Parts: sequence; C-alpha cells; structure tokens
Amino acid sequence: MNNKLFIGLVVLSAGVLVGWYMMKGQQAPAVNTENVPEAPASAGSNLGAPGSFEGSGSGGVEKGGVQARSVVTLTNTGFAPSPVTVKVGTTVTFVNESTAIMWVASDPHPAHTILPEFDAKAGINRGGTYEYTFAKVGTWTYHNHLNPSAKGTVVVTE
Ligand SMILES: [Cu+2]
Repeated sequence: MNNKLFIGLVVLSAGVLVGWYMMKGQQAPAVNTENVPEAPASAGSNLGAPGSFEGSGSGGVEKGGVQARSVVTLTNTGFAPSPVTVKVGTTVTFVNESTAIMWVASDPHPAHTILPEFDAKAGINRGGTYEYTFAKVGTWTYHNHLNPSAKGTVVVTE
C-alpha cells in the first residue's frame, strides 16, 4: 500500500547520503591549502634516518616519509599514516572518517602532558577535522582520547 512512500523515502535518503559525501569530499582538500610548507627536493638530512616510515598508501608520501602535505585519517582501524614525519611548523590535519567521535590528544592518556597544547579538547564528529601545527622538534605520540587504543605518532624534524 505504501510502496510509493517507501520508494520516496529511499530516494530521499540516497540523495542525502550523496550530498553528504560530496560535501565531505570538498572539505578534505580545502583545509590543506594553508600553512603547509612544500617539502624541498633536497631533503638530504633525512637520508640517514633510522627506521622506515613508509606511509600506508597516502598519495602525498615521499621517500623517507617526509610529506609536503600532512593529513592523518582516523578510521575504525586506527590512525594512518602513522608514524608520519613532518618538518617543524607543519600543520597536520586529522580527519575523522571513523564511525565514532574522535578526540586527538597527546600521550599519555589521560593526562596529555608530553605536548599539552596538542589536544583537540573536544570530540569531533565523523567528517570533521582537527588541525595542529607542530612547532617543536620531537617524536610526539598521541591517541584518540575517547578510544585510547587508537594510537599514532608524529615525528617532527628540523
Ligand atoms: Cu587521552
């Protein structure tokens, strides 16, 4: 009896979903256009860096893990890429693509004391972002304050 109503609802829902995805797609590049320095081609100081910081599939990853663009995505499997290596002064954008609320904060949980300013100080919904500009050289570990088993590392170099 209500087939028409049901089909109408399905079409409406699909439209809303498509619209949401398009908006989401537009947000991601827009936040990366400011304050992200281009990595110079002559990153010679990283040649002898110990360990391998292979990113997990992000298009912006260069050899050695130094990135011109710095975006870390939280999905239901955790933060990626991690670790990520950036130059001091780089703004890293954390994008919440998980199905839960994201609260990026520096270790240790729950005190957040190794880099107290590196703390979203609030939950960020799916599709939202948190940006932090790393002004101090060091290896900064962090976690999702609302799900502390999700961990990540940002290595900040000169
Ligand atoms: Cu915490």
